[in-house]
Amino acid sequence: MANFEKTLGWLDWYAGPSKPEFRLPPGAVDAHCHVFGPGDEFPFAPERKYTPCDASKAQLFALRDHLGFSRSVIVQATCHGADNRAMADACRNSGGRARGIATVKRNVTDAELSLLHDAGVRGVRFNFIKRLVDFTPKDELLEIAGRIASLGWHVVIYFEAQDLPELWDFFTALPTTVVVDHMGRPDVTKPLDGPEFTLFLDFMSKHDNVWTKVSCPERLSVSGPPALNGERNAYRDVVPFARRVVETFPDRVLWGTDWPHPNLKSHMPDDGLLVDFIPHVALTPELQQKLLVTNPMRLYWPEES
Ligand code: 0GY
Repeated sequence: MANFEKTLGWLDWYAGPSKPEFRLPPGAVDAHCHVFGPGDEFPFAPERKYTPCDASKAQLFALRDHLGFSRSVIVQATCHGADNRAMADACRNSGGRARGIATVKRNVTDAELSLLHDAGVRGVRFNFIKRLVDFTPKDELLEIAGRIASLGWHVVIYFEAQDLPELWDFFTALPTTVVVDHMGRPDVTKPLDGPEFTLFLDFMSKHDNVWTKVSCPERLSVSGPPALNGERNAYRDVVPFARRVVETFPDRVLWGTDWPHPNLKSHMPDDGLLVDFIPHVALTPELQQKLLVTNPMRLYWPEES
């Protein structure tokens, strides 16, 4: 049995999340979350850059129900490398209520892709965050994108805001829908109308195959969560960025918890508070319905939408 020791300073997910005050619309989708192991059933990958605590499918589904979500999109975490067994197992055991995003290498076979599709996988993730993954050549990624396009899958991309100029040509050459994690990680201490975030908004407005998750305020925030005084207005410095994206591209936005919140250093969020962030960025019931139901259903369960 594998016995993994967590990365020094690792913060475990918060086991007592509050009930959100915001009532999610019926059928809401948590479009970005992960499972970790459990390590003794699904070992972490040798090439991983961190070793997390366990975060099982049962724990994920319990959080989904507690917060009021109906469905989940489980994104392969980098600590599992290209071994998609934990994510695929969670999707297969969700009763059709989870879809998956995989990590694959050039040597993945058509039969393996087909099995992943049957499990519920609908996309692959290309990760450009250097602290998380080793470099994969762009020709390999383009080859993978071409193969998964024929399955009707899409590509999820994860990068830092300062790397968008260099990656622009590669991203715009992708033949599928492209979903950007966490608004391309803006530096929220910079102006909303400054060149960096304007470039990201341009990227979306010039390419209507590009979607984004307005997720991870807890990761992007500098002001942080509220003091423990009963206030529920956490991560206010991220609000203007997410709100701008939701209001400009209402049909191409998604939202996710990012549970179990890998690699956070300062604090572990209360997932109930994260849900209460949503009505600050999607102000009307119409925008909330698109963000939480219509858009993710169109992308992940088109046959039901
Ligand atoms: C996220 C963010 C992070 C980690 C991963 O797969 C991962 O390991 O995605 C991060 O450390 O920024 O989206 O969960």
